[in-house]
Amino acid sequence: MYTQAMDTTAAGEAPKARRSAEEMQLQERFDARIDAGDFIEAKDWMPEHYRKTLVRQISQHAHSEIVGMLPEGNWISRAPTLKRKAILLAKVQDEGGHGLYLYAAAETLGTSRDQLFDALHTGRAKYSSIFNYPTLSWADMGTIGWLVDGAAIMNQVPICRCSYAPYARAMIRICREESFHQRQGFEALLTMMTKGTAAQKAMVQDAVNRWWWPSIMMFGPPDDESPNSAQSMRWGIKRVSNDELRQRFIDATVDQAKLLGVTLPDPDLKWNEARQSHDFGVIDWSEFKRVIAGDGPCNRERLAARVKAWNDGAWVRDAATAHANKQTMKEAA
Ligand code: BYC
Repeated sequence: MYTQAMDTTAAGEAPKARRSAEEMQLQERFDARIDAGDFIEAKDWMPEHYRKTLVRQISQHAHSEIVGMLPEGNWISRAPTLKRKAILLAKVQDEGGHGLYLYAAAETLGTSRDQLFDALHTGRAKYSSIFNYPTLSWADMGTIGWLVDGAAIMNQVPICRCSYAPYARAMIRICREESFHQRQGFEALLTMMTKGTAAQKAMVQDAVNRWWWPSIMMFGPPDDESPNSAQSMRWGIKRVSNDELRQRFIDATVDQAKLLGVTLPDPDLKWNEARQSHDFGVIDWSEFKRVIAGDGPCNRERLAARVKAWNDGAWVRDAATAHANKQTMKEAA
């Protein structure tokens, strides 16, 4: 759709040399715009690697949103009160909406939604590691809101200033909604911790024990093992590094845990006066690598659920296409 073909060669010219001179000029202009902090729009020229990096990140993000609906959707029918059920329904619907904004942003880069879904369904595309863990109790719903959405906001607020404008615009709305998601999770846990029974309090602590380490892995590998970071930072796709965001999240969460009255499951977590930050224990990166390679506790189940939803929806897509064709034929007649 947004073609970058520049077939302007005049007769007798050496096409390759001319194209590369033009491309160099376009590249220089693009770099200057990035350096000046300009936003790039879908119709603007961009290097192929920039386009591919964006499609990779935005589509992984979109897949995370729709796969992220599954562990929570599992609890809608078991929510303890009408109020909690309405909140959870709204949250899961928001996540479906986030997926749609993000798929639309990826489509502006010239990749179709069918291609993006195909990559997800055939296991070629990644989605966030966090959604490959099971949701074992109602306290997991509050903990996902507090920790997982909390980590998501920390990572996503800087993306509101991403150099690719359609992605940045989508992120502004997504972050507003994520903020409600995080608060409802914290409030649900606070209610259980202040008004709940001993068994409910233990359920919260158990959920926090299980979700803490996977949540801090969400920010991705350490900076010195992150192959995409340097280039993505140079292009203004990423504004803050994986390790910096992880540290900010940990520093923000420690006080919230105190307020809730839960313990974060890391004996090495302590304030470092010199760094004005918290030190924390060693992250099990072998677990992270296993999960993103497809071998986490729920990878197969999550992918199977998405493929089933896609196959079950085939008749709806067929009917919509048949209706659209009929309308076009009517208009042509
Ligand atoms: N899970 O070079 P790196 C949400 C991959 S929240 C799986 O640092 P990059 C939600 C990475 O893709 C979650 N894979 O990569 C919340 C790369 O592999 P490829 C979604 C991961 O891109 C609540 C390789 O590891 N948020 O939506 O510079 C309810 C090396 O990493 C993970 C986003 O997607 C991971 N945790 O940085 C519902 C935010 N971490 O692609 C929904 C947008 C790393 O080279 N994305 N990998 O094969 C980003 O900010 C960046 O893509 C990341 C990774 C920080 C995640």
